[in-house]
Amino acid sequence: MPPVAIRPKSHDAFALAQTLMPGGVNSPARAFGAVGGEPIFIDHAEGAYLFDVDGNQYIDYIGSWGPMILGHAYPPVVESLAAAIGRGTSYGAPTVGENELCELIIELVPSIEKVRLVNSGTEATMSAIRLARGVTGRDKIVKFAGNYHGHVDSLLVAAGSAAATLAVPNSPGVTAGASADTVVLEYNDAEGLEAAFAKHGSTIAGVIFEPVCGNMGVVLPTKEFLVALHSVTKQHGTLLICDEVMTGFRLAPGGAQELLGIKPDITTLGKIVGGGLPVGAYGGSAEIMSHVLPEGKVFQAGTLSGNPLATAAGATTLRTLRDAPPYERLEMLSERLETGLRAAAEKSGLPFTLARVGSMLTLFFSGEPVTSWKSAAKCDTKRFADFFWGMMDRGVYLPCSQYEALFVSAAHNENDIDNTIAAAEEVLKGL
Ligand code: KE4
Repeated sequence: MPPVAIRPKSHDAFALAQTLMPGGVNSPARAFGAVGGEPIFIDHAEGAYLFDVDGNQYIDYIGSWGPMILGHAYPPVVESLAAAIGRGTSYGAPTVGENELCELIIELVPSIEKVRLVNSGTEATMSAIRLARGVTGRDKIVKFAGNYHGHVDSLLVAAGSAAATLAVPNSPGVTAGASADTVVLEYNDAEGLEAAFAKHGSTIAGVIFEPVCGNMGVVLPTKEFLVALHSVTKQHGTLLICDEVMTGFRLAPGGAQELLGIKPDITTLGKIVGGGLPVGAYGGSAEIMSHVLPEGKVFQAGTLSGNPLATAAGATTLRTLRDAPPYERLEMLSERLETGLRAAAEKSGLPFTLARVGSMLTLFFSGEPVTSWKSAAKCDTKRFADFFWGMMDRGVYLPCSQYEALFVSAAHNENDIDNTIAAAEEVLKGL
Protein backbone atom coordinates (compact mmCIF):
# COMPACT_ATOMS: atom_id res chain seq x y z
CA MET A 1 0.00 0.00 0.00
CA PRO A 2 1.83 3.20 -1.10
CA PRO A 3 1.99 5.90 1.57
CA VAL A 4 -1.07 8.14 1.48
CA ALA A 5 0.48 11.17 3.18
CA ILE A 6 3.02 12.86 0.91
CA ARG A 7 6.33 13.94 2.36
CA PRO A 8 7.91 16.33 -0.18
CA LYS A 9 10.92 17.34 1.91
CA SER A 10 11.77 13.73 2.70
CA HIS A 11 11.36 12.94 -0.99
CA ASP A 12 13.77 15.70 -2.01
CA ALA A 13 16.26 14.81 0.71
CA PHE A 14 16.19 11.18 -0.39
CA ALA A 15 16.73 12.15 -4.04
CA LEU A 16 19.86 14.05 -3.03
CA ALA A 17 20.97 11.33 -0.61
CA GLN A 18 20.89 8.78 -3.40
CA THR A 19 23.44 10.83 -5.33
CA LEU A 20 25.72 10.88 -2.29
CA MET A 21 25.45 7.52 -0.51
CA PRO A 22 24.78 3.97 -1.76
CA GLY A 23 20.99 3.65 -1.73
CA GLY A 24 20.84 7.05 -0.03
CA VAL A 25 21.49 5.61 3.42
CA ASN A 26 24.28 4.74 5.81
CA SER A 27 22.71 1.46 6.84
CA PRO A 28 20.60 -0.64 4.44
CA ALA A 29 17.90 -1.38 7.03
CA ARG A 30 16.88 2.30 6.85
CA ALA A 31 16.24 2.26 3.09
CA PHE A 32 12.75 0.71 3.48
CA GLY A 33 13.71 -2.02 0.99
CA ALA A 34 11.57 -4.53 2.87
CA VAL A 35 8.44 -2.35 2.78
CA GLY A 36 8.80 -0.32 -0.41
CA GLY A 37 8.27 3.42 -0.71
CA GLU A 38 10.87 5.98 0.35
CA PRO A 39 12.54 6.45 3.74
CA ILE A 40 11.37 9.34 5.86
CA PHE A 41 13.97 11.89 6.92
CA ILE A 42 13.88 12.75 10.61
CA ASP A 43 14.37 16.34 11.74
CA HIS A 44 14.41 15.68 15.51
CA ALA A 45 13.10 13.40 18.21
CA GLU A 46 11.91 13.80 21.77
CA GLY A 47 10.66 11.22 24.27
CA ALA A 48 8.58 8.64 22.40
CA TYR A 49 8.23 10.76 19.26
CA LEU A 50 9.95 11.28 15.93
CA PHE A 51 9.39 14.45 13.89
CA ASP A 52 10.11 14.30 10.16
CA VAL A 53 11.39 17.10 7.95
CA ASP A 54 7.84 17.68 6.68
CA GLY A 55 6.60 18.36 10.21
CA ASN A 56 4.83 15.02 10.72
CA GLN A 57 4.93 13.46 14.21
CA TYR A 58 5.17 9.73 14.83
CA ILE A 59 4.98 7.46 17.85
CA ASP A 60 8.39 5.80 17.60
CA TYR A 61 8.78 2.02 18.00
CA ILE A 62 12.21 1.75 16.37
CA GLY A 63 14.02 3.68 19.10
CA SER A 64 17.10 3.81 16.85
CA TRP A 65 16.81 -0.03 16.55
CA GLY A 66 17.01 -0.44 20.32
CA PRO A 67 19.24 2.14 22.07
CA MET A 68 16.54 4.62 23.07
CA ILE A 69 15.06 2.66 26.00
CA LEU A 70 14.67 5.90 27.99
CA GLY A 71 13.26 7.81 25.03
CA HIS A 72 14.84 10.40 22.75
CA ALA A 73 16.73 13.42 24.10
CA TYR A 74 16.46 12.06 27.64
CA PRO A 75 17.38 15.17 29.69
CA PRO A 76 20.09 13.62 31.92
CA VAL A 77 21.80 12.19 28.82
CA VAL A 78 21.59 15.56 27.06
CA GLU A 79 23.03 17.27 30.13
CA SER A 80 25.87 14.75 30.40
CA LEU A 81 26.78 15.36 26.74
CA ALA A 82 26.60 19.14 27.19
CA ALA A 83 28.97 18.86 30.15
CA ALA A 84 31.36 16.62 28.20
CA ILE A 85 31.48 18.32 24.82
CA GLY A 86 33.24 21.48 26.02
CA ARG A 87 36.10 19.35 27.38
CA GLY A 88 37.07 18.07 23.94
CA THR A 89 35.56 15.23 21.92
CA SER A 90 38.36 12.65 21.76
CA TYR A 91 41.83 12.36 23.23
CA GLY A 92 43.27 8.99 22.18
CA ALA A 93 44.20 8.48 25.80
CA PRO A 94 42.47 6.83 28.77
CA THR A 95 39.74 8.69 30.66
CA VAL A 96 37.89 8.15 33.93
CA GLY A 97 34.69 8.14 31.88
CA GLU A 98 35.75 4.75 30.50
CA ASN A 99 36.26 3.51 34.06
CA GLU A 100 32.79 4.68 35.00
CA LEU A 101 31.04 2.99 32.04
CA CYS A 102 32.99 -0.24 32.46
CA GLU A 103 32.24 -0.33 36.21
CA LEU A 104 28.53 -0.06 35.40
CA ILE A 105 28.68 -2.81 32.76
CA ILE A 106 30.54 -5.13 35.16
CA GLU A 107 28.09 -4.32 37.96
CA LEU A 108 25.01 -4.97 35.82
CA VAL A 109 25.96 -7.91 33.55
CA PRO A 110 26.28 -11.11 35.63
CA SER A 111 28.90 -12.87 33.48
CA ILE A 112 31.27 -9.93 32.92
CA GLU A 113 34.33 -9.45 35.15
CA LYS A 114 36.34 -7.49 32.57
CA VAL A 115 35.19 -5.64 29.46
CA ARG A 116 36.60 -3.92 26.37
CA LEU A 117 34.75 -0.97 24.80
CA VAL A 118 34.53 -0.71 21.01
CA ASN A 119 32.38 1.40 18.66
CA SER A 120 29.57 -0.86 17.45
CA GLY A 121 27.88 -4.19 17.95
CA THR A 122 29.66 -5.47 14.85
CA GLU A 123 33.04 -4.64 16.34
CA ALA A 124 31.97 -6.38 19.54
CA THR A 125 30.94 -9.63 17.83
CA MET A 126 33.93 -9.58 15.45
CA SER A 127 36.25 -9.20 18.45
CA ALA A 128 34.41 -11.88 20.45
CA ILE A 129 34.83 -14.38 17.60
CA ARG A 130 38.55 -13.58 17.37
CA LEU A 131 38.89 -13.90 21.14
CA ALA A 132 37.17 -17.30 21.19
CA ARG A 133 39.53 -18.52 18.46
CA GLY A 134 42.52 -17.02 20.26
CA VAL A 135 41.63 -18.59 23.60
CA THR A 136 40.83 -22.07 22.24
CA GLY A 137 43.28 -22.23 19.34
CA ARG A 138 40.39 -23.58 17.28
CA ASP A 139 38.90 -22.28 13.99
CA LYS A 140 35.21 -23.16 13.67
CA ILE A 141 32.37 -20.91 14.83
CA VAL A 142 28.70 -21.94 15.10
CA LYS A 143 25.94 -19.43 14.37
CA PHE A 144 22.21 -19.82 13.76
CA ALA A 145 20.16 -18.99 10.68
CA GLY A 146 18.13 -15.85 11.27
CA ASN A 147 20.52 -14.57 13.94
CA TYR A 148 22.22 -11.33 12.92
CA HIS A 149 25.48 -10.30 14.58
CA GLY A 150 26.48 -7.30 12.45
CA HIS A 151 28.41 -7.26 9.19
CA VAL A 152 31.28 -9.51 10.23
CA ASP A 153 32.56 -11.41 7.18
CA SER A 154 32.53 -14.78 8.88
CA LEU A 155 29.00 -14.25 10.18
CA LEU A 156 27.45 -12.89 6.94
CA VAL A 157 26.54 -16.36 5.78
CA ALA A 158 23.35 -18.16 4.85
CA ALA A 159 22.43 -21.56 6.19
CA GLY A 160 23.14 -24.36 3.81
CA SER A 161 21.04 -27.55 3.86
CA ALA A 162 21.38 -30.51 6.30
CA ALA A 163 22.05 -30.28 10.07
CA ALA A 164 25.61 -29.08 10.42
CA THR A 165 26.44 -27.05 7.36
CA LEU A 166 29.56 -25.33 6.16
CA ALA A 167 28.08 -22.02 5.26
CA VAL A 168 28.12 -20.25 1.94
CA PRO A 169 28.64 -16.48 1.83
CA ASN A 170 25.51 -14.43 1.11
CA SER A 171 27.17 -11.16 0.41
CA PRO A 172 29.49 -10.39 -2.53
CA GLY A 173 32.92 -9.67 -1.15
CA VAL A 174 32.67 -12.30 1.57
CA THR A 175 35.07 -14.96 0.39
CA ALA A 176 34.55 -18.67 0.68
CA GLY A 177 37.63 -18.65 2.87
CA ALA A 178 36.06 -16.16 5.26
CA SER A 179 33.02 -18.37 5.79
CA ALA A 180 34.74 -21.75 5.48
CA ASP A 181 34.92 -22.11 9.26
CA THR A 182 31.36 -21.02 9.93
CA VAL A 183 28.84 -23.73 10.79
CA VAL A 184 25.22 -22.56 10.42
CA LEU A 185 22.47 -24.36 12.35
CA GLU A 186 18.77 -23.91 12.99
CA TYR A 187 17.82 -21.82 16.03
CA ASN A 188 15.94 -23.81 18.70
CA ASP A 189 17.14 -27.10 17.18
CA ALA A 190 18.82 -28.74 20.20
CA GLU A 191 19.26 -32.05 18.38
CA GLY A 192 20.91 -30.38 15.39
CA LEU A 193 23.27 -28.59 17.75
CA GLU A 194 24.17 -31.80 19.54
CA ALA A 195 24.69 -33.59 16.20
CA ALA A 196 27.00 -30.80 14.99
CA PHE A 197 29.06 -31.04 18.14
CA ALA A 198 29.21 -34.82 17.89
CA LYS A 199 30.76 -34.27 14.47
CA HIS A 200 32.87 -31.11 14.87
CA GLY A 201 32.97 -30.49 18.64
CA SER A 202 36.73 -30.60 19.16
CA THR A 203 37.29 -28.03 16.38
CA ILE A 204 34.66 -25.47 17.45
CA ALA A 205 36.02 -22.31 19.09
CA GLY A 206 32.72 -20.65 19.85
CA VAL A 207 28.95 -20.65 19.47
CA ILE A 208 27.38 -17.21 19.00
CA PHE A 209 23.64 -16.75 19.46
CA GLU A 210 20.95 -14.19 20.17
CA PRO A 211 19.58 -15.14 23.63
CA VAL A 212 16.21 -13.74 22.55
CA CYS A 213 16.12 -13.20 18.80
CA GLY A 214 15.24 -9.81 17.46
CA ASN A 215 16.58 -10.24 13.94
CA MET A 216 14.02 -12.62 12.56
CA GLY A 217 11.37 -10.82 14.52
CA VAL A 218 11.14 -11.74 18.21
CA VAL A 219 11.80 -15.45 18.68
CA LEU A 220 12.20 -16.95 22.14
CA PRO A 221 14.68 -19.73 22.85
CA THR A 222 13.24 -23.01 24.10
CA LYS A 223 14.48 -24.35 27.43
CA GLU A 224 15.88 -27.42 25.66
CA PHE A 225 17.85 -25.21 23.28
CA LEU A 226 19.36 -23.19 26.14
CA VAL A 227 20.23 -26.37 28.05
CA ALA A 228 21.88 -27.83 24.94
CA LEU A 229 23.85 -24.64 24.29
CA HIS A 230 25.35 -24.79 27.78
CA SER A 231 25.95 -28.56 27.81
CA VAL A 232 27.61 -29.00 24.42
CA THR A 233 29.91 -26.00 24.88
CA LYS A 234 30.95 -27.09 28.36
CA GLN A 235 31.47 -30.68 27.22
CA HIS A 236 33.67 -29.71 24.24
CA GLY A 237 35.60 -26.76 25.68
CA THR A 238 33.86 -24.35 23.30
CA LEU A 239 33.13 -20.75 24.37
CA LEU A 240 29.49 -19.68 24.55
CA ILE A 241 29.10 -16.17 23.11
CA CYS A 242 25.84 -14.46 24.09
CA ASP A 243 25.12 -11.63 21.66
CA GLU A 244 23.25 -9.12 23.84
CA VAL A 245 23.73 -6.17 21.51
CA MET A 246 19.94 -5.87 21.35
CA THR A 247 18.82 -7.56 24.59
CA GLY A 248 21.52 -6.12 26.86
CA PHE A 249 20.02 -3.75 29.46
CA ARG A 250 16.75 -4.04 27.45
CA LEU A 251 15.12 -7.14 28.98
CA ALA A 252 16.55 -6.60 32.47
CA PRO A 253 19.47 -4.62 33.92
CA GLY A 254 21.58 -7.72 33.25
CA GLY A 255 19.95 -8.41 29.90
CA ALA A 256 18.59 -11.74 28.66
CA GLN A 257 21.25 -13.62 30.64
CA GLU A 258 19.78 -12.26 33.87
CA LEU A 259 16.19 -12.89 32.72
CA LEU A 260 16.85 -16.44 31.44
CA GLY A 261 19.72 -17.56 33.70
CA ILE A 262 22.19 -17.89 30.80
CA LYS A 263 25.85 -18.29 31.75
CA PRO A 264 27.93 -17.26 28.72
CA ASP A 265 31.72 -17.20 28.47
CA ILE A 266 31.67 -13.99 26.41
CA THR A 267 28.92 -11.37 26.14
CA THR A 268 28.68 -8.80 23.37
CA LEU A 269 26.89 -5.49 23.90
CA GLY A 270 25.86 -2.45 21.85
CA LYS A 271 22.91 -0.10 21.34
CA ILE A 272 21.69 0.84 24.87
CA VAL A 273 25.25 0.69 26.29
CA GLY A 274 26.02 3.91 24.36
CA GLY A 275 22.74 5.68 25.10
CA GLY A 276 22.40 6.39 21.37
CA LEU A 277 26.08 7.17 20.76
CA PRO A 278 28.44 4.67 19.10
CA VAL A 279 29.49 2.16 21.75
CA GLY A 280 29.89 -1.60 21.59
CA ALA A 281 31.53 -3.83 24.17
CA TYR A 282 32.59 -7.40 24.76
CA GLY A 283 33.37 -8.96 28.10
CA GLY A 284 33.70 -12.12 30.11
CA SER A 285 35.68 -13.61 32.95
CA ALA A 286 38.93 -11.89 33.88
CA GLU A 287 40.71 -15.04 32.73
CA ILE A 288 39.17 -15.03 29.25
CA MET A 289 39.62 -11.26 28.85
CA SER A 290 43.27 -11.54 29.94
CA HIS A 291 43.90 -12.90 26.45
CA VAL A 292 43.11 -9.50 24.88
CA LEU A 293 46.03 -7.24 23.95
CA PRO A 294 47.92 -5.67 25.67
CA GLU A 295 47.32 -8.05 28.60
CA GLY A 296 47.28 -11.00 26.22
CA LYS A 297 48.01 -11.56 22.55
CA VAL A 298 44.58 -11.30 20.84
CA PHE A 299 44.75 -8.06 18.88
CA GLN A 300 41.91 -5.52 18.86
CA ALA A 301 42.07 -1.73 18.72
CA GLY A 302 40.06 1.40 17.90
CA THR A 303 40.78 5.11 17.60
CA LEU A 304 37.47 6.21 19.11
CA SER A 305 36.85 3.31 21.50
CA GLY A 306 35.77 4.66 24.90
CA ASN A 307 35.14 8.07 23.41
CA PRO A 308 34.37 10.66 26.13
CA LEU A 309 31.03 11.71 24.65
CA ALA A 310 29.88 8.12 24.11
CA THR A 311 30.92 7.00 27.58
CA ALA A 312 29.12 9.98 29.11
CA ALA A 313 25.86 9.10 27.32
CA GLY A 314 26.28 5.39 28.03
CA ALA A 315 27.12 5.79 31.70
CA THR A 316 24.20 8.16 32.29
CA THR A 317 21.87 5.69 30.59
CA LEU A 318 23.09 2.66 32.55
CA ARG A 319 23.09 4.62 35.83
CA THR A 320 19.45 5.53 35.21
CA LEU A 321 18.54 1.92 34.40
CA ARG A 322 20.26 0.82 37.63
CA ASP A 323 18.96 3.55 39.96
CA ALA A 324 15.48 4.11 38.53
CA PRO A 325 14.75 0.82 36.72
CA PRO A 326 11.95 1.34 34.14
CA TYR A 327 11.32 -2.38 33.64
CA GLU A 328 7.98 -2.55 35.47
CA ARG A 329 6.71 0.41 33.42
CA LEU A 330 8.06 -1.16 30.22
CA GLU A 331 6.29 -4.42 31.07
CA MET A 332 2.98 -2.67 31.78
CA LEU A 333 3.07 -0.64 28.56
CA SER A 334 4.30 -3.55 26.44
CA GLU A 335 1.69 -5.95 27.81
CA ARG A 336 -1.01 -3.33 27.06
CA LEU A 337 0.29 -3.06 23.50
CA GLU A 338 0.45 -6.84 23.08
CA THR A 339 -3.10 -7.31 24.34
CA GLY A 340 -4.44 -4.58 22.07
CA LEU A 341 -2.57 -5.71 18.97
CA ARG A 342 -3.60 -9.31 19.55
CA ALA A 343 -7.27 -8.30 19.86
CA ALA A 344 -7.05 -6.11 16.74
CA ALA A 345 -5.43 -8.92 14.75
CA GLU A 346 -8.01 -11.44 15.96
CA LYS A 347 -10.83 -9.06 14.97
CA SER A 348 -9.31 -8.76 11.48
CA GLY A 349 -9.47 -12.51 10.93
CA LEU A 350 -6.00 -12.42 9.37
CA PRO A 351 -3.52 -15.26 10.11
CA PHE A 352 -1.02 -13.93 12.66
CA THR A 353 1.13 -14.81 15.62
CA LEU A 354 2.59 -12.39 18.09
CA ALA A 355 5.76 -12.78 20.15
CA ARG A 356 6.87 -10.54 23.01
CA VAL A 357 9.63 -10.55 25.60
CA GLY A 358 9.57 -7.49 27.81
CA SER A 359 9.58 -4.40 25.60
CA MET A 360 10.51 -6.31 22.41
CA LEU A 361 7.53 -7.39 20.31
CA THR A 362 6.77 -8.64 16.80
CA LEU A 363 3.40 -9.14 15.09
CA PHE A 364 4.05 -11.87 12.51
CA PHE A 365 1.80 -12.15 9.45
CA SER A 366 1.83 -15.92 9.61
CA GLY A 367 -0.58 -18.35 11.22
CA GLU A 368 2.35 -20.59 12.24
CA PRO A 369 4.33 -19.86 15.42
CA VAL A 370 7.76 -18.47 14.53
CA THR A 371 10.43 -20.53 16.28
CA SER A 372 13.30 -20.41 13.78
CA TRP A 373 14.30 -18.92 10.43
CA LYS A 374 12.46 -21.72 8.59
CA SER A 375 9.12 -20.66 10.07
CA ALA A 376 9.95 -16.94 10.00
CA ALA A 377 10.55 -17.16 6.24
CA LYS A 378 6.91 -18.20 5.75
CA CYS A 379 5.56 -14.81 6.87
CA ASP A 380 3.52 -12.72 4.43
CA THR A 381 5.98 -9.85 4.05
CA LYS A 382 3.78 -8.07 1.49
CA ARG A 383 0.98 -7.88 4.04
CA PHE A 384 3.50 -6.64 6.61
CA ALA A 385 4.52 -3.87 4.18
CA ASP A 386 0.88 -2.79 3.81
CA PHE A 387 0.49 -2.84 7.59
CA PHE A 388 3.70 -0.81 7.98
CA TRP A 389 2.56 1.97 5.63
CA GLY A 390 -0.96 2.01 7.00
CA MET A 391 0.47 2.57 10.49
CA MET A 392 2.99 5.13 9.23
CA ASP A 393 0.22 7.16 7.64
CA ARG A 394 -1.58 7.14 10.98
CA GLY A 395 1.49 8.48 12.79
CA VAL A 396 2.95 5.21 14.07
CA TYR A 397 6.54 4.47 13.04
CA LEU A 398 7.22 0.71 13.20
CA PRO A 399 10.46 -1.12 12.34
CA CYS A 400 10.53 -1.29 8.53
CA SER A 401 10.73 -5.07 8.25
CA GLN A 402 8.78 -8.12 9.33
CA TYR A 403 12.08 -9.49 10.62
CA GLU A 404 12.73 -6.88 13.28
CA ALA A 405 11.57 -6.21 16.83
CA LEU A 406 9.42 -3.28 17.85
CA PHE A 407 10.73 -1.48 20.95
CA VAL A 408 8.68 0.22 23.67
CA SER A 409 10.51 2.90 25.66
CA ALA A 410 10.01 4.32 29.15
CA ALA A 411 8.97 7.57 27.44
CA HIS A 412 5.86 5.98 25.87
CA ASN A 413 2.60 6.40 27.79
CA GLU A 414 -0.77 4.67 27.88
CA ASN A 415 -2.19 7.20 25.43
CA ASP A 416 0.52 6.38 22.88
CA ILE A 417 -0.21 2.69 23.28
CA ASP A 418 -3.96 3.15 22.92
CA ASN A 419 -3.51 5.35 19.82
CA THR A 420 -1.24 2.67 18.35
CA ILE A 421 -3.85 0.00 18.97
CA ALA A 422 -6.61 2.14 17.45
CA ALA A 423 -4.48 2.69 14.34
CA ALA A 424 -3.75 -1.04 14.12
CA GLU A 425 -7.46 -1.87 14.32
CA GLU A 426 -8.15 0.43 11.38
CA VAL A 427 -5.28 -0.80 9.27
CA LEU A 428 -5.66 -4.51 9.95
CA LYS A 429 -9.35 -4.60 9.08
CA GLY A 430 -8.50 -3.05 5.72
CA LEU A 431 -5.80 -5.59 4.81
P1 KE4 B 1 25.79 -2.68 15.00
O1 KE4 B 1 27.10 -2.95 14.33
O2 KE4 B 1 24.67 -2.33 14.02
O3 KE4 B 1 25.91 -1.66 16.15
O4 KE4 B 1 25.33 -4.02 15.76
C1 KE4 B 1 25.23 -5.21 15.01
C2 KE4 B 1 24.31 -6.16 15.74
C3 KE4 B 1 24.86 -7.21 16.46
N1 KE4 B 1 24.07 -8.08 17.13
C4 KE4 B 1 22.73 -7.95 17.15
C5 KE4 B 1 21.91 -8.92 17.92
C6 KE4 B 1 22.10 -6.88 16.43
O5 KE4 B 1 20.76 -6.76 16.46
C7 KE4 B 1 22.90 -5.97 15.72
C8 KE4 B 1 22.31 -4.83 14.91
N2 KE4 B 1 20.88 -4.78 14.81
C9 KE4 B 1 20.35 -4.18 13.61
C10 KE4 B 1 18.82 -4.19 13.66
N3 KE4 B 1 18.25 -5.40 14.04
C11 KE4 B 1 20.88 -2.79 13.41
C12 KE4 B 1 20.13 -1.95 12.40
C13 KE4 B 1 21.00 -1.61 11.22
O6 KE4 B 1 21.72 -2.53 10.74
O7 KE4 B 1 20.92 -0.44 10.78
